[in-house]
Amino acid sequence: MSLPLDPARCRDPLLRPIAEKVAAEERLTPEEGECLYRTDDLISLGQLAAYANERKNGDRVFFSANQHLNPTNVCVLRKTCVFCSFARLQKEDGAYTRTLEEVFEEAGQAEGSPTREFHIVGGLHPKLRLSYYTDMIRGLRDRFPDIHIKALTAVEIAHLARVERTSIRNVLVALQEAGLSTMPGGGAEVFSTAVRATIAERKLTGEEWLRVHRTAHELGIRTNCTMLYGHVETARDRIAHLSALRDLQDETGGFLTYIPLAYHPDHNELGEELGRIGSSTTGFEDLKNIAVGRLFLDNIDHVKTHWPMVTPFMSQVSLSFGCDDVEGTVVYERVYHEAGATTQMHMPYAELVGFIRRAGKRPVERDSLYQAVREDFEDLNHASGDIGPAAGVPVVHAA
Ligand code: V47
Repeated sequence: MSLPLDPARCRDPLLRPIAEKVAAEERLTPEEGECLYRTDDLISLGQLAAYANERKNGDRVFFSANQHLNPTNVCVLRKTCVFCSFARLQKEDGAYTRTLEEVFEEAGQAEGSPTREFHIVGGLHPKLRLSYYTDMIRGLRDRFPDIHIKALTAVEIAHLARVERTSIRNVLVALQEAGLSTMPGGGAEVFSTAVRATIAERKLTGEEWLRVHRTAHELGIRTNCTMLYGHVETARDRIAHLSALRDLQDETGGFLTYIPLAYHPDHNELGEELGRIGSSTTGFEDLKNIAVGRLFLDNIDHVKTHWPMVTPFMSQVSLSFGCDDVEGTVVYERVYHEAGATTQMHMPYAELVGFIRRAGKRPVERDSLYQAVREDFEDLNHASGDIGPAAGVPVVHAA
């Protein structure tokens, strides 16, 4: 495979030596990473990232038949994680905590659907014990033995260790014994101490987030990683964050995918303070974050776009900027919808397939560990791959 562009033709001359390194498969330095963030030559950047992705994944784009579950939005960090619109205090309007039966009932929508994964995250409830989660995971496993369980962010794991006065490892072992197989990548935000002091004071530190993931990897629990961008962080903060993820991946190889998360400013204190409403990031920034992630994290196989967050339209374009995974069917999305997202919550399976095909890519339904489970979709109505606003174009509801 050769580079699709002559490095000398990058419009931004600062990208030219970086393009040479990408062609030679050489690792980028943090200074080069910052340069990627600073460039306005998005097209050259995107071409380099698309090339790096194609080398790893060819023209395949992965998706998962999944269902998100959020057992509680009650969170002890409600007042200090000022970027979050999902969390509530226990007595606040809109606070909820599901009983296990209610969780099983919502999960019941998986019956008769193609769901292969439950993605479970929630708030840091002051009173829920570890047994609530182990019973939930066991109960889901008993009821849906073929559905993989990806559950709880590093923040929730660290919180449970504190509630139980035990170690991170003990919490992870108990959850793994109950049936947890992988973990999502939320809660990382930006590791910089100064940024955390502004947006997520009292949340676990970057080192602690990395420690939870390192421990999970040691136990054979593969995890995802994320970065929340578009608030008060600088290019240097972003690259320091990505460097820490890359270092841990060198050490353990446990990360499955990297997901850049676009900050949504509605209904949270940070958005108010920054005077932002509706959208905090731009399409330019969203594509850049995908592309830089793909180029800098040379040891992580996949880069995922979360379509409910950046819109299906932007997710589809990101497939030409280094992205190879479009999340999944989702079913219910609460974190971003509380923060102003106006996208649909559920992307039906056939729509996902058509959406990937219309971007000129080859859809692959994957399991939670990126094994292909289905690549032939000829029988699906919406998967015909025809161009234009045909059936299967995702509906984005107006605000
Ligand atoms: O941990 C919260 C972020 C995360 C806002 O691992 C916000 O496969 C933007 O981690 N604006 C939860 N972001 C979502 C998450 C995720 C999503 C999809 C797939 C995976 C995966 C993980 O969302 C939180 C936090 O970092 N978040 N509030 C907000 N207002």
